[in-house]
Amino acid sequence: MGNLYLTYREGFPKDLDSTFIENTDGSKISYGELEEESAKYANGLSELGLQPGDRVSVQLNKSHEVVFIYLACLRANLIFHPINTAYKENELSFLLNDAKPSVFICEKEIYKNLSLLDLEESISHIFTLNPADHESIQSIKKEGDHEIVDCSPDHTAALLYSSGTTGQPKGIMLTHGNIGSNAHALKDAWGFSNDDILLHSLPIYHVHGLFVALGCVFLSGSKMLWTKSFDAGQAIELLPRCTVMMGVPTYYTRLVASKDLDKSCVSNMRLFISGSAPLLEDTFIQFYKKTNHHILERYGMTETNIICSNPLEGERKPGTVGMPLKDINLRIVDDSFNTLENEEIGHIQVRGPNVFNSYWNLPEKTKQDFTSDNYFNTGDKGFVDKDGYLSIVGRTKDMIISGGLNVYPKEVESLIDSFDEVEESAVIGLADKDLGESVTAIIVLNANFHLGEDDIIFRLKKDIAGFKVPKKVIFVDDLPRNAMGKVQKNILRDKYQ
Ligand code: MLC
Ligand code: AMP
Repeated sequence: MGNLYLTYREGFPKDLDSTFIENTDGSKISYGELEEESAKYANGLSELGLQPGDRVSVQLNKSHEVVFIYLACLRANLIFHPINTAYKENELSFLLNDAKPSVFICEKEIYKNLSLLDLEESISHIFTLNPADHESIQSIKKEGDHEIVDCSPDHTAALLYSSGTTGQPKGIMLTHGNIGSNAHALKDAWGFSNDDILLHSLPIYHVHGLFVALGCVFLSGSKMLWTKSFDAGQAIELLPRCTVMMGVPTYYTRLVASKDLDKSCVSNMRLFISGSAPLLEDTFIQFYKKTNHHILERYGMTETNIICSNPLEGERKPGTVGMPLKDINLRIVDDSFNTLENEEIGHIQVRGPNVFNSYWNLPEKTKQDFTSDNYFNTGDKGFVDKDGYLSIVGRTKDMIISGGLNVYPKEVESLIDSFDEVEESAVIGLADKDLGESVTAIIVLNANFHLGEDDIIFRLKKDIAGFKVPKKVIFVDDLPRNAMGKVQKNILRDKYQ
């Protein structure tokens, strides 16, 4: 059987009363409850008439119920589609129109304003999560055993969207096999065991908090201390009870910045893992000085889950993301796809059981991103050193990573350019101590028009998630362009850094 739920379940502890999640209010969820509740949701979803392959879209704040629903989808072989809670109506409408889910579960606020969503087709079943609501998804739960639906490991388990250089989000179909193989590779690479307690502060609508973190926990039957979001003070209070932490680099820069971080609060910790964005060498060093821990940096992306990791045993080299995980092939190629030698910078390509099969309804895009020998072109540039460690030195895709969240400049530029007062704009990422990169808009106004930074930010906030909205707006007379007429963003970055 290739169903990922069964893969996960093999790792559950023998004693199903063992804690799976401990919430910050002290309440606990056991593995037994995880089994029972996911079965009840799976029964309920099946009774709604959903068939394997139907999508269940979920835009909910972080909660253990979302994990139940994720596992219910796996059990019933439905496609789980998590959505960032920061997305505004326009962004949400696009995703729902594209994914065409049979079920959409959202917060009450969205439910009350469903009429604001521009939906091409109505969604058969729309729910909230709160049990007190008449329309709560909890009302569909049905007691009793659930027979797990058999499926091939190639069946899609989850649909996650990532924007693209054209500005339109594309759905990435991850299979049961993709997620399961990567979870096994990570559990082994990072030495997860039943004794581990993971500090889980990440959102669960991305690969990092959902598949990377939960996969390691399920497969080792370990426990999590579960927080709604990341807060450095709260993390420092909880760390003495934990053995592992996963986070984006911003979590670590915020921990380092806190005067309360010291060796005593990490005395039980065996591992700190960072990923989703580059970890600065300075953070690596400062963190070591304060804690005696070398942060383990790893590299991944939504299309591939995790590709490379620094070792658990052996040297963790700052500025590198380590070596490919088990069964994953990585190569560095030039513009003509010739494989390069160690130390030579080129495009990073990857092949393995972790790599997605295709984009949702975008066969041409899928074809473009894979080579004839089935390597996926990551859009990242880097080199491998003599010891086999990969360093990422840049990207061919125009993308900003702010606090571990990707922002595609094209999407923000298109919106800014749609304002009557604006002639043109360029959106760039500038180095930022806290967020890694901060979104910055450089704008040329039409003659005789006036618009301030606040006006731009106010208008954008209505249409796009807050993390995409520029933290700074700079008005200029013109944008630098090369002979082909392309805006030279490198010049803008150098000038405004
Ligand atoms: C929130 N805000 C951000 C932001 N997050 N702005 C820029 N970048 C971000 N990442 C804005 C909000 O819009 C809001 O603005 C204000 O900051 C306060 O919101 P908040 O939610 O209270 O912010 P904060 O708690 O400080 O959140 C920052 C953060 C969070 C870094 C803790 O963004 C986070 O947890 N990021 C992790 C993302 C993640 O999981 N990435 C993994 C992707 S998977 P306003 O103006 O409205 O007040 C992947 C694959 C892989 O990449 O390899 O792992
Ligand atoms: P996403 O599509 O949101 O999963 O983002 C994936 C991208 O994040 C990758 O293609 C890289 O550009 C970047 N990324 C992830 N981890 C790292 C890392 N450790 N160092 C540098 N970039 C990273």
